[in-house]
Formats: sequence, structure tokens, C-alpha cells
Amino acid sequence: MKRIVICLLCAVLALSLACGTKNGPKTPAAEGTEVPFIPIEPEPDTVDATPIGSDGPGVPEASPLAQESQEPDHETPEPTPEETPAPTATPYTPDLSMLPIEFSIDWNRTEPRLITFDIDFDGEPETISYRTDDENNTTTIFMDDQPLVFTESCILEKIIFIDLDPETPWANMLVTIDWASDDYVTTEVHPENGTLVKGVEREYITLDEDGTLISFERTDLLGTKDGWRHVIGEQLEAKSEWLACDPLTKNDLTVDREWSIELGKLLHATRDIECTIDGAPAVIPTGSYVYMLRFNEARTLVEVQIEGGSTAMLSIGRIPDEWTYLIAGVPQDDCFDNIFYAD
Ligand SMILES: [Ca+2]
Ligand SMILES: [Ca+2]
Repeated sequence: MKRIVICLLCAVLALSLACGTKNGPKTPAAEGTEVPFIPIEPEPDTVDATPIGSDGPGVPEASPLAQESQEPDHETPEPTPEETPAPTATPYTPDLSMLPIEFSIDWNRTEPRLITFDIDFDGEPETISYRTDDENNTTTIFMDDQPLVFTESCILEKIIFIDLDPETPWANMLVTIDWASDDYVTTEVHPENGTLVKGVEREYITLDEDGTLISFERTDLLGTKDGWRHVIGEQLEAKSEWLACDPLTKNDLTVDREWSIELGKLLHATRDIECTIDGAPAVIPTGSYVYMLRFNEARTLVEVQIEGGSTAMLSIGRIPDEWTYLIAGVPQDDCFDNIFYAD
């Protein structure tokens, strides 16, 4: 009996211990335990509260007193005027009495340039401006807000303001555009009915030192060469007879002679070439060196200088649908060597 009582007591004790382990954290004894509350210290606010322009997170932790004294630092710094460029565009106003005026284009082209100019002589100035669009390869000239667009890969080079014709009640603009790589076209532009319109086109027109217009044209006669001529105002549309080539310099004929031959300035006759000298039939002998003096507008005549001799006139022809020129019926490449071409 005593053994049974002991067993029962052991069983009750074991059961009691088992129940206590199972309910561990939820025991009334645990709930009643006072755990001191330890607040998590906030990280020092070093970013959001840092005023723009302060020394940033590296500054020593501020005391309450210091925080009070920090207050003025929260003010936004005054922006400097340099940080906000003002859109200043001072119009350029050319003096009408100073025409012609050549206006070279700002290659930077970051903002439109403005030119105030009474282009239609009505007493009220118009505003001429331009914009270039490198993405679409266009250039637009504006008269006030009226656009005149030049398309295809083009870079505005310069504008000449000039009064070409005293009979017309407006001044003209000669707009030179580089269509490719140094391939220029100058377009005459003038106002009509409140907008700009395009007139005659020339290969390239610029101003001489004395204000005279010079028109350049390129030819492939005896190689690619520029010919130029003076044009005067209303004669822009007229075709003058001759275009001059740059003459050879003394160096071209002496110091740099071989170089001039290599460049095709001096041409070497590889056969007898029919020509006229002083209007009479003649021949440029094989082996002669010649250089080009001028060619006519119609590309039917070329005057050359025979080195050390006379000037000779060559008669030029063409075979239809072929690009090459003929000299007295013979392809020019069969008449001279070292003829060079450029595109
Ligand atoms: Ca006007
Ligand atoms: Ca005029």
C-alpha cells in the first residue's frame, strides 16, 4: 500500500512537471516578470535634417542648444545669377547705308541669332533669325515668324544683306549653305507678301574686300577647278561670258613646279593639240606644259597659257550623255596627263 501511494505521488509530480514545461513562456510567472523597457535609440538624423549646403553628416552631433542655433542654417541658399542664364538675345541691327553686309554664322549655333532689318523698306524693321536642325539636316530662315526652310543635309554658312536691284522695294539676302562637304550653294532670298521667297541659285557667292560680289563656279574642264567672276547687283541673274581661274604663282612655276604638275595645275600635253592663237589655227606641241586661265560660261572655250609662250584658245565639246569633255574632238584625257578630278 505504501508503495502504491509513493507511485501515485511520483505520477502526480511527473504530470505537474510535464505541464509546466509545455506552457513555458505563457506561464503566469513569466507574464508577471517586469522586463525593463529599453527604447531603441534612433539613429542620428544626419541626412534629412541636414540643410542643403551644410557640411553634411560629418558634423558633430548637435546639442539641443546647438540645434537651436542651427535654425538659420535651414534657410535655402540664395541662387547666384550665374546659375540661371537669362535668355538674352540682343538683335543685331545693320546700318542700311553700310550694305552690303556679310553676316557670318555662329558655328556654335546654340541659340537663334536675331537680326532686325527693314528688308522691305516700309519703315518697320523685320526680325530675321535662323535655326539649324542637325537631326533633320535642315536650316530655317525666319522673317518674323514666317519660315523659309532649306532641306537636305545643309549647314548655314553665311548671309549677305545687299540691295541687288534699286528698282525693287526690298533688300536681298544671299544665303549660303554648305550642302555637303564644302559644296556650297548661295540662294537669293527676298520678301514677298510678308514672307521670304527663294530666287536664283549660284554655286557660291561671297564679297570681295571692296564689297563687290564674287560668284564662284566649279568646272571639270581640264580637271576640277574653280572659276570666279565679279557680279554686280542686278546682274546676278545675267551670265557673264568668262570665269577666271586662279593664276599660277611664281612659286608654281619655279620652286613648286613639280608639285604644281602633281596637283594638275600644270598640265602636260601628251599629243599635239589643235587650238587657236590670236584667232589663227595653231597647235600646242606634244610635251608642252600649259595652265588654265579662264573658261566661258557655256563651257565651250578654255583659254590656256602655254608655259613660256603664247596664250591659246581650246574649243571644247561634249559627247551627249557622257561627262567627259572633248578638245577639238579628242577626249581631254587623251590630250593631257595629270588631269585630276574632285567630287
Ligand atoms: Ca519692313
Ligand atoms: Ca531692291
